[in-house]
Amino acid sequence: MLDELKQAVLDGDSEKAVQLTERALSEGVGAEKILNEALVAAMDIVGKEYERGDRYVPEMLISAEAMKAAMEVLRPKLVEAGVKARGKVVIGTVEGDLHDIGKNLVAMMLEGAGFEVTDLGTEVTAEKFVQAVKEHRPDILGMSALLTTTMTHMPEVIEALKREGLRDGIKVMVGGAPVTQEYAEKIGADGYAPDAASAVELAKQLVGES
Ligand code: B12
Repeated sequence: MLDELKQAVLDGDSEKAVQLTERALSEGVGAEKILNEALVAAMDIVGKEYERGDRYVPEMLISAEAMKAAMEVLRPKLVEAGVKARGKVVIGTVEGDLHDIGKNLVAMMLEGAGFEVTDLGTEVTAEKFVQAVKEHRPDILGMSALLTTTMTHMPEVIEALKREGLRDGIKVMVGGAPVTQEYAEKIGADGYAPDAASAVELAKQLVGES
């Protein structure tokens, strides 16, 4: 059944993914087993296929949607079972920027890899990022920007974190089409990733897992 669920996520079949998750739970399969052996395993394959060029963004999105739908069923059980997330991530698109397709994909893939993700949405000001870091105490703060005119808000957020004495406690990762590794280094971020699959690898590295 877990193989079938994995396949449903690979196929991007949300309805089937939800049904199979419910059935697995009702037949006594542990939530953590379902998460790791079906959902995370499927998203791992999706990420690898994308990196190899065997999968495109829309196909990755539908798989991520199916994973998300199954996660809705699973989340309360995981909380009940006290399953620890791989790490906490707060993510958002910076001030003045409405683009969220890539950021959503990164958030979904991170969730698929076992991270607990708080998505602040779009047009997130430095003040809001700081507030969310205080509230959620994440391991990682992720910022997305798709415009050359808005990526300049990224260093402002990092400065605001420093001012509040929060910078040392978290890792900052950045991404979005105009953002580069050089830019990430220039503004003092801890990491940059060009796509959602490598964002997952980066996040694992940042929490010391690979
Ligand atoms: C869709 C789109 C829109 C949609 C956005 C809808 C939405 N809900 O997101 C709408 C129509 C609203 C829009 C509006 C505008 N847009 Co627009 N838009 C695009 C477009 C076509 C695709 C972006 C996209 O979704 N790509 C697909 C995703 C999957 O890729 P991605 O975003 O790069 O994300 C991946 C990586 O970057 C990375 N990543 C992303 N975020 C993060 C975060 C972290 C932490 C990490 C590690 C990685 C990571 O992983 C993602 C997944 O693999 C691009 C062109 C392009 N090809 O990029 C233009 C583009 C970004 N837009 C552009 C412009 C100019 C605008 C407008 C100013 C247009 C206007 N005059 O009104 C407005 C600005 C609105 C605003 N204030 O934000 C320009 C930007 C130019 C520039 N260099 O600044 C582009 C490049 C088009 C162009 N060639 O001119 N846009």
